[in-house]
Amino acid sequence: EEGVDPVALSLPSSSKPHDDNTWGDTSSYARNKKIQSFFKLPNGEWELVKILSYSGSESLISLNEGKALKVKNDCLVQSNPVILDGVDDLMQLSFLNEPAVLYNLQYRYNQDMIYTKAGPVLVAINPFKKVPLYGDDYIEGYRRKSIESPHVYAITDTAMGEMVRDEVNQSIIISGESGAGKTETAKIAMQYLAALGGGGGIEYEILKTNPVLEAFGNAKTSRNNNSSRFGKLIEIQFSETGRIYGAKIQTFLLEKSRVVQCAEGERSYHVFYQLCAGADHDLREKLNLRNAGEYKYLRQSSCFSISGVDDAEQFGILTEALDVVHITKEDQESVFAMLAAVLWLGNILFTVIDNENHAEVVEDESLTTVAKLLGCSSDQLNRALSTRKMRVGNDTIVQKLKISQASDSRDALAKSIYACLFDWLVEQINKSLSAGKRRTGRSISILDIYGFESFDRNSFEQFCINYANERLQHHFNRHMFKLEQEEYIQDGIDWARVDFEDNQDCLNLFEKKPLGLLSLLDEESTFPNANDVTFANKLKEHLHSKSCFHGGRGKDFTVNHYAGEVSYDTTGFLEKNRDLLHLESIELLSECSCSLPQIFATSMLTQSEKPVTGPLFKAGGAESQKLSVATKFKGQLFQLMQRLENTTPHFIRCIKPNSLQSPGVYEQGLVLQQLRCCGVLEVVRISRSGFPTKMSHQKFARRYGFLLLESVASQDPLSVSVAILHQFNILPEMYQVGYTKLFFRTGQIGLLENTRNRTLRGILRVQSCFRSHQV
Ligand code: AOV
Ligand code: MG
Repeated sequence: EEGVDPVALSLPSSSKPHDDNTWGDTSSYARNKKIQSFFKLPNGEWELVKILSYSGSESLISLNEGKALKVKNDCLVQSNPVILDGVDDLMQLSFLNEPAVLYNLQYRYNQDMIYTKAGPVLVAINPFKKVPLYGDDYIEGYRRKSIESPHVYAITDTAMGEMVRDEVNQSIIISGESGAGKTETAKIAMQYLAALGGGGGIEYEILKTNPVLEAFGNAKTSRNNNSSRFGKLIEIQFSETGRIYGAKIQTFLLEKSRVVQCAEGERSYHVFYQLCAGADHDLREKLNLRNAGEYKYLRQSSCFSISGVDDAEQFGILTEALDVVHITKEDQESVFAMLAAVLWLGNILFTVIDNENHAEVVEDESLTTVAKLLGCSSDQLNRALSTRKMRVGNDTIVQKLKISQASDSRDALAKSIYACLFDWLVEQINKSLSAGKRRTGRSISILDIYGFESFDRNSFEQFCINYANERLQHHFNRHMFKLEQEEYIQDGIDWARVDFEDNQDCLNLFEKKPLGLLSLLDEESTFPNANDVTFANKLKEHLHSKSCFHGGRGKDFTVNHYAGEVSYDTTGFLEKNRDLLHLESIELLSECSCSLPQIFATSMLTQSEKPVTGPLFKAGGAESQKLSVATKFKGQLFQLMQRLENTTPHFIRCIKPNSLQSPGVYEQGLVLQQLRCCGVLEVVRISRSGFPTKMSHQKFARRYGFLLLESVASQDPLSVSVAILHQFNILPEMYQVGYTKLFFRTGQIGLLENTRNRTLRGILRVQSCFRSHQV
């Protein structure tokens, strides 16, 4: 039973007065005699203005354009002294308010400093252009710690260090809206790990999984030209000595509807266009390949290319990468044949054969090509697409499908082949990356999922994607705020409570049983006569009282997500959730002479034969039985969260500075909304008032005790710890002594670590000196 969070919830930050630093109090204003301040322009943007004079409750300010303006003092928000312009860590700001944070990030962004720390969290603003911050020299700099500015490399290095120091698996969790830069950031982190743990060749292979998975799992959307349409967790495994010895990729819910339909201006998966543009003459002949424009599935969105991307060239990169991850040339050809089969399936047409609208496949090039590629006869394919076997008592009768049912079964087959192909590829890659039995060391997992999405029209896919983001946000909140503050209470230390925006209500809206969005969706999916309207009505009936839910007009409903309101259109929800593939299609695949379709059929059958714990879909009796898509997805997410719970998390929040995907444009409103919903300000606040570094008395005494210059009377860990703190002059306000642990403000432990490392190196040097003298 998922209960309601017992932790007190706070008001959303937007409904609270600005901050403790709001400049409402004129006397403090007069005392401070600030010459600069933030002023909110009519368009909602903040501008740094000069104060010319002030009197009582009003000030005369000078705007950038030279205009002077008399304004009320409570329209002004205090700015930071100029020496704090562009600080590395938002924690260093004297005045922590929204305009100050926005200004600081913008100041850095304008100088290509796209990374900034917000306490323990790394904020990354998408530059939408090449920035000179990567490559061997930078990697080396961060490795030696000679470069200190915030960076993905730095946070990855920290993860590596903590994995070794604490002997705990680590995770790097990257979040942000669609197009904010998560996938690029994940690749940069992988690059760093590969450089540090490399040497065996496996690291190169790990990097090459990216072009493969992006070709098959990414597509152009209206938000992002290279949008991930699946979630990915890659676990990179290290030996005790810090060498990479293997990796494992887990993927989540691929958006397969994109294979058969996509919105105007968007594209299907990159690999289709790459294949059509890049296949050589022989392959084209073999697969009867045409240009992308001749395939219905690709033609419908009237978008074939992405500016700045050469699909033919990408095809070369893809095949090279497939070689590296050990997909044989033979298998590669089967993969391409399946892609061609999917494309040709889309061109298959049906004709009406009687006055009841019953359908039959038109016998044309499409039919024969698909049959040839799959390795079956045209007849078999025709039957699989246009008929259904029904069991009536002990007899089986063959029923002809109506034209709309037949095209649905065609699209379902195309989607299944593609999804199976994707899963198969991931499985092959995992085999190749597998460390075998050598599972002794530690790991760092990098999570890169599809970002929060809100389009003009949002369907089942956005529903799932946004639910996943909601879960992830909850994980973030738990680690940044809830667990943190619970730990302070448990260990009895003094601290100032920080309120944060909890998204438990929204999660409950999705997950509550039996009256949550997912349960209701599953329930409605089991009713043969249910449709999009009955589903929408059901939601409104049961959920209208929930604060995160609004019933919309007709088939719509709205969810108040942590990142904003999204209206969903229930059209197709039930069908996509059921995701039925007719047994006829599975049978067809299992009878094919090509090897891949057979593998797909087996995997579909074993999937449907698994013990069913969720709702059972038996409508018509002839469909395969399996878990609903939403239930399966929820299960995957729970598993993911469990895995992440066993790691030390490192969070990177990617920010999209504009919706144009252009460099140099910083839209304050857009940035602010993202900072607000991911709680950046609150993180900074809790880090300032809190004690993010913790170590048990024992561990602290063991780790630094040998640095003591004078012996301590009592050898108990607490006394030793206190002696260390004194010797190193750690200021009383910089730490707290809890019942079991010591708590430190950010940066404090760094000092001790440095001394420890220096001392250890010194000892080693002396020892080796000593040894060489002995020889
Ligand atoms: P996403 O992963 O967060 O969106 P991406 O990582 O695909 O976003 O980034 C979108 C685009 O922004 C990339 O294709 C690059 O052009 C550019 N970009 C991002 N980060 C950098 C960087 N560090 N340097 C240069 N360019 C960058 V989605 O997968 O849609 O949620 O589902
Ligand atoms: Mg992505």
